[in-house]
Amino acid sequence: MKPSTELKNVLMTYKFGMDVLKTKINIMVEEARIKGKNNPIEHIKTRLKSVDSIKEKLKRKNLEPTIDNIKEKILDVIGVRVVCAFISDIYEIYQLFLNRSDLKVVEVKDYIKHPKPTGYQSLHLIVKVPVQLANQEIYVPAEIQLRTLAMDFWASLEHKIFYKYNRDIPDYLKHELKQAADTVTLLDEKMKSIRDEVIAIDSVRDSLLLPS
Ligand code: 0O2
Repeated sequence: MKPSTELKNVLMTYKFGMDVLKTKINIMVEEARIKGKNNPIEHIKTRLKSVDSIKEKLKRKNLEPTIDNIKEKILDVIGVRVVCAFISDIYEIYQLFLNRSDLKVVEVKDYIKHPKPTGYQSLHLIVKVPVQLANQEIYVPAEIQLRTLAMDFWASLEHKIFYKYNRDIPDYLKHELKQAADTVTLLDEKMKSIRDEVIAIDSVRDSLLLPS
């Protein structure tokens, strides 16, 4: 489907917004690294939603494919996925986003505290990113998905299965995916307790000035 010039211009501003957001997150990571702090981010992925996918989402929401609907109702044209090792890292990064004066967090969906019926877990933030154009500054929306490595593994596979079955996963597979999601929760808890044990051992060792 060929996008109109107006849509092309809107998508251009989203592309700039994605670049701005990527740079801000990279600076966060770099600052932590230079200051010798723990980097809570394992990896970052970004994507711009395709025109077909935007139109398909509007259709799913029973909305006309107008520029206004794209701007106001499709808030994940810019998608940034931040993958962390531990759940505590996710909330730490969330706090960093809340503290920033150069980004506005306008919506939060906590699918970690309240997983979706499918078993999907992630923390979703909708942020408004400033983009400086030649004659004006505009804010474009972006969705930041924060998840652990284990949640990401689950979501990536479930996403592939979802599309393989044309959005209609058979019940037996849904059941197995839900079981796998419960295992993800257990794995995240187990990894956290192992990490806590290591930190506790390290702090005793440090207090006794023992070699590691
Ligand atoms: P795709 O193909 O990933 O782009 P809303 O605007 O709140 O009415 P929306 O935007 O669907 O509805 O919000 P939500 O629930 O926060 O979901 C946004 C995105 O999260 C989805 O984008 C998926 O990327 C991801 N997501 C949500 N639920 C699931 C799930 O059950 N499994 C997996 N694997 N991912 C999920 P899209 O545009 O729906 O899809």
